[in-house]
Amino acid sequence: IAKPQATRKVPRATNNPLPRANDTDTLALEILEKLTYSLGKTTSVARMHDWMDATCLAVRDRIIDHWIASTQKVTKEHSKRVCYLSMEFLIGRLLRDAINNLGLSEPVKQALARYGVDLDLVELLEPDAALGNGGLGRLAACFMESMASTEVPAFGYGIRYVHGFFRQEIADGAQVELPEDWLAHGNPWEFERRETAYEIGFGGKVTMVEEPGRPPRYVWRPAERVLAVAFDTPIVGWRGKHVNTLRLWSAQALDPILLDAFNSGDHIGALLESNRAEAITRVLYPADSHQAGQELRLRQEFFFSSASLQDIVRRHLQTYDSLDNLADKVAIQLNDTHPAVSVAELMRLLVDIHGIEWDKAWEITQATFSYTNHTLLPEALETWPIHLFERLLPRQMQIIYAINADLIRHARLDKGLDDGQISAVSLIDENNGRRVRMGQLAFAGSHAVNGVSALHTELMKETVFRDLHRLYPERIENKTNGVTPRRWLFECNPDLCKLIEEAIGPGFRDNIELLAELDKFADDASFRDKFAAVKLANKQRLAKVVEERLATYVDPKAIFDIQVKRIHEYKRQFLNIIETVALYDQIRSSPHLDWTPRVKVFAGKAAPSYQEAKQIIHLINDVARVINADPAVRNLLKVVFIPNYNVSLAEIIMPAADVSEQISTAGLEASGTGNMKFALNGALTIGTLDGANVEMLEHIGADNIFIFGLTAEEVANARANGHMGQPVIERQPLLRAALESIENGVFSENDPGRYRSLAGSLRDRDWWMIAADFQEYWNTQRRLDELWLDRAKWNTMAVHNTARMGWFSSDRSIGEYARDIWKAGPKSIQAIS
Ligand code: AZC
Repeated sequence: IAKPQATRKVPRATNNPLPRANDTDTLALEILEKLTYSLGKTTSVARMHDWMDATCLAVRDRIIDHWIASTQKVTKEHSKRVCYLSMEFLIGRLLRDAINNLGLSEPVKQALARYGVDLDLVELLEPDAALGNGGLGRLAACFMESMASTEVPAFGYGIRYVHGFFRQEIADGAQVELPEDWLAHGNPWEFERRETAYEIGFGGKVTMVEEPGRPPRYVWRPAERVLAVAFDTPIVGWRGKHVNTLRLWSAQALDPILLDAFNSGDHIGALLESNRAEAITRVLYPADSHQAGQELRLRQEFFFSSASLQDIVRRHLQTYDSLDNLADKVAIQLNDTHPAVSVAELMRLLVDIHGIEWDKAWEITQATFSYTNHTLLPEALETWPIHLFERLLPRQMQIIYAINADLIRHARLDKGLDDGQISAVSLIDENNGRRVRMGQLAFAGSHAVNGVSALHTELMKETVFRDLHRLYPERIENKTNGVTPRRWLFECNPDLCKLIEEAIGPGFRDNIELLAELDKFADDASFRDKFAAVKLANKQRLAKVVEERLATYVDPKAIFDIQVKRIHEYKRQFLNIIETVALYDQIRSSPHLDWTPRVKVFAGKAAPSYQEAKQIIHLINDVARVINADPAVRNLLKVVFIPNYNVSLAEIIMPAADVSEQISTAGLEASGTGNMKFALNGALTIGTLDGANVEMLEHIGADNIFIFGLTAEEVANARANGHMGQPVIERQPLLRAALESIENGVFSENDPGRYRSLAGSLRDRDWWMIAADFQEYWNTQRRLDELWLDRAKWNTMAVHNTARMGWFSSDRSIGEYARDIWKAGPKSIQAIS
């Protein structure tokens, strides 16, 4: 084949996007042009990385065409926009997502093949954008994709961290954290918008200014100011129909260098200000479930909140001459409490800067904001010491006091709350050294507050927001999470999609709920066999990754039993590994029995300061080392911990699971989204009645899911009744023996006492109900072993899982937010039922 030559094309005379040809010839030429004119390389010297950049840039051009068209349409129609404020966007790679959503997979693959370049290898070079910790950040990324796919006009607002979530290595069984460097080679997807920059203030003083003929107003003179500069990434939806913007803020000093200091010889001091400013967006805090509590974190939160709000207000005023109709044109979603200071900051902008009267401003604020809660864990609920808040954000603190005064007045006079109830709803916690409660602030400033699964929402009403809920009984509602089927089915499991398409046609690609039509194929033996063959191939692919990374062989014919997520006591990886140890004991003591071969796969990161979670990682690796080296086990049991769990690894893992572990202590997992990804790809869930598992049970049916363990209510009762683990352990020989071997150093011979306190925690309070749930968990696992022997039945159930997961699409979640909370987006989306 003749190789295309790069030629300069005549620039377009208009920026109205023209449809470009999507054929291989055109793409091959455009990729070559990018390689030549954007990267300055010829094909003979180009490295794989250059091909990756050139491909991204060529694909990006097409996204830009759609981006301009989308923006023009939204502007012309004066559509309401959703602004999704989130401290985290756990995006992963974008190239495959973009190519797939634009329908360019084949032509791009072939175009690159002309140069002898393999698209699959090119894709691997793209670093993961890991600007998030886990569930909440990944949800934000799924929501961005779904808002684009369902044509809801939206801006995602967040932070452009230079270093995303840390890279995890395992050294001698223990987690080691290393810096992540996704921007090291530049980022082909983003556009720096130097003209879109705002000053963000910190500290300083507030004075009251009285001018003749005007009401007195407050003026905040910050002691310190930094610049927030926008970086935009286009997010393209399914079939390129609509493109939204992810706008991430980067911090810069107003003066890059203090020349006076430099000239007088203070070379380090000259850069101090710039370092201090840039520190704000340097690193992502690696804690997902406890509050970081440091000043830098509060600076990050205010920095991105203020920049986003200034941007929203400025853009609004470009079109409208007043902010009175802000809530008709913008819906701001607060993703957890991290951006909750926005409530005070918007009030400041409306009242102090734009002269709107307080009550009116409060009406606008409440109508504009809504807030999503993602956890009930008390240690994750953000509060800030008043003295820190006051020092850093003096005017916002005053505003919070004023909001609080109104709230308390209403609670006391209109609703008759007593002192105890008042102190529960107050924005200020008076019991712990006076702190600002961000959850209460977000609740007070929003017209809608939502939980992320039905159970979680009910628990919110009974626990964290009990008294606020009594005060505003209409405010809390449920929006069960979802995952985007584009990334979590189409892209990660193309062979399964091909098979589905052969069975039910291509309609499911545009309406994922049509997957339901697959249900009838569950009883079709030939379909089932093909379904199982796809699963096996996906398991072989994962086995290869395990072999490469861990030099451990795992047999793809064994059950792949997988638990991947953040490591946390409430998620109970510990329960899983104790069961593994018990199984190991059983295999060794009854080698003649017909054990079903299993591979236990673990992956996930622990917060660096979370000692118990790090111990659990260490234990899993210690257990893996001993079991995998024991010839007596004869490959009937393997344990692997795959380091550095991230979005890209998840894309390989989800399609390869037979069993999905969703075994949190009931009442603790707000929703879970990994549970959805696994089941969508045909894994059978073993899980507790927690988070969205409850709704998965309803959709998938009790015959196709393995539920065990205490309910949330039973957990609460057991705790209230002083549950202790020891008596339970005494009654359960399997658990007792497994715990003793862990305690006695069977898996940690070089440090026999290593797990004594971890195991000991089960003997007293057993806070996470591991001892309490062990026997049922064990029994349920054995039911799975048995089922594996009847592969036809297993596969029938697996097909039912895929067929019945359509409802858990983030398109459905977004439809519900659009209809009930935002009142935005196309009519078709708001009409979702
Ligand atoms: C997570 C929840 O733990 C998880 O259950 C939920 O699916 C996810 O949010 C998305 O809603 N929470 C977090 O990641 N972090 C915090 C602070 O809650």
